[in-house]
Amino acid sequence: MTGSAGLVILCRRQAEMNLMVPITFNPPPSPTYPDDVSLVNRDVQGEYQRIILHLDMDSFYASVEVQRRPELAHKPVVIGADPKHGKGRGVVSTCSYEARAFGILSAMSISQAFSLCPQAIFLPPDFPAYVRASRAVMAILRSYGYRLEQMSIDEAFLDISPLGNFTAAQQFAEEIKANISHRLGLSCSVGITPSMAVAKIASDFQKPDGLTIVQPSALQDFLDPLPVRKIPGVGKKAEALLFEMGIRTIGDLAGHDVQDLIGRFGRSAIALHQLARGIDGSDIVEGREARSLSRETTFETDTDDLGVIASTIDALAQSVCDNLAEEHLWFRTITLKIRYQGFITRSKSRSQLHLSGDATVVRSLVHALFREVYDGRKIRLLGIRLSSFEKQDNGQVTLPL
Ligand code: DCP
Ligand code: MG
Repeated sequence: MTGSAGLVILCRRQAEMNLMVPITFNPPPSPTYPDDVSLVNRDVQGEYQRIILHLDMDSFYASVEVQRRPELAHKPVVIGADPKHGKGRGVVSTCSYEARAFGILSAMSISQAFSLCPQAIFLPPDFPAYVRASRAVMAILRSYGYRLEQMSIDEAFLDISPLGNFTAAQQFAEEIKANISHRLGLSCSVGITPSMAVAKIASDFQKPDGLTIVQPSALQDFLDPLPVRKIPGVGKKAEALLFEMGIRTIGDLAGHDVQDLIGRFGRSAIALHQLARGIDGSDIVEGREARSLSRETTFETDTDDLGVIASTIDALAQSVCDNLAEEHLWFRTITLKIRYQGFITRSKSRSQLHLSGDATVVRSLVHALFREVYDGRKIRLLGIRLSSFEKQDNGQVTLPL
């Protein structure tokens, strides 16, 4: 693929990055966007050419642990529940790339991870440390002055269109990667393309420590061979439906009749079809913070003890609200997740008219959701997720819609 015209795929390893200092790239002091007349980057038709950068930290929680405990470097490190010598019941949050070589993945049961690699170093998550590291990464990204949208604890988009061309964009990405590496001792992967969705696909293309740049003329060549699952938002269910239609790659999807897709997926298929052809008009929304904050716990033994369940709900509510306060956010939507014996999972959400950040409100909302959803069976896992955030300001604690 590296031979295709216009497609530049780079992959700089950490050691190589370290040799690259001092860095001479100087971003413009005040980036200009389409509203500004001084904009230079237009394609041959005179259309404004966007350049979007997506950055995602590599094995984030595990890398934070390795950074502060250098003796863990180059070892399989798994962050998640206690494996209890193969009897543990929680899941893997993430793991180092050395652990991935044994087949360990995020969301896998911790006991399966233990059986794949019993010699791995298993550590419990330390959320405050990951939030601090995330803030430091985002502060570096913000320091350049480009429009930024944070998508999760370890990923963000930047609209670097004012740089004007992909060569400058490449230099900029190298600068950011070196900066994060030198200041924080963490590595990340970056994708640069004209659209948000494809930039996200590109950042994932050469993990870890990758830099993938896909110029407009090479978009389709880049996308065509990739499995449909690489499209952000295409999960297991959509993938299975697409397979039934004989669609396995993004190229298959791009070539498929859009009416047929609408028949199967509804109107959302239009955006999906366009995305497969590299068309994505999504814009960066500045100031949007992490999309959700969640906490979940797996019980030692499946339980239907309402006292145990109630105190677990209270502890989860407190923990997720502490995180909310650290992020200076209010939420509007709350989701309860219950996984019963046998991995059957139910979830229910409620959106409130008023913004809130209060643990008492969260507790009572979750207890109410629990009463609505719970069917009396033994529970394996309980989780709470908060979403639809707004930044806290100095006004009143709750705001009317
Ligand atoms: N995370 C989690 N449970 C999951 C997925 C992720 O707790 N099922 C947490 C741990 C990850 C962090 O979110 O470190 C960021 O998620 P990513 O999907 O970006 O995964 P990583 O950064 O760990 O690895 P990668 O190098 O693939 O980005
Ligand atoms: Mg990541």
